[in-house]
Amino acid sequence: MLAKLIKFESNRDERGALIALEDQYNVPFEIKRVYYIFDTKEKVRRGGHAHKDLKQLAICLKGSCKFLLTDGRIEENIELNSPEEGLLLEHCLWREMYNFSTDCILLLLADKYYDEDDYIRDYSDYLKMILDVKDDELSKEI
Ligand code: T46
Repeated sequence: MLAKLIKFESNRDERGALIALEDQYNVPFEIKRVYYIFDTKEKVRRGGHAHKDLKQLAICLKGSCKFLLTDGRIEENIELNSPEEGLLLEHCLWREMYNFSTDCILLLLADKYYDEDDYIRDYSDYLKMILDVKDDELSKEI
């Protein structure tokens, strides 16, 4: 798996459900930033980039959407459709979001403040960077 799915414990009773998110408990980093994506138009794809150094947790609070993830070698498509789970996106992972339902509200928790310089928006630059890093790691292991 390129990204871990974290299942949240839900406080359910006759009134409904409540989930609390806390860093170092069910969010494996200190939360510096929160943003959400909503009102996404039909057939739109978002993302289309990787981050040099950013961890994020994506939670689909309402509706559904899909993530295409790749590390340059493996590709995975994951649907998020429940507020009871979060997708942990580590740095250096290329992501695209698509198939948003019209009611989708996608919440993101991030471990850093917004920094445009952290984005790799060109896929060939991304491939060059990630494959160099992996080859370096492999040669150290041998
Ligand atoms: C990611 C995926 C999952 C801000 O001003 N502050 C912010 O914290 C963010 C995230 C964005 N912006 C501005 C920058 C752009 O002018 O909001 C605009 C839309 O951002 P962007 O086109 O980067 O949005 P997405 O949906 O393509 O990507 C976002 C995050 O940027 C990205 O980090 O991993 O969601």
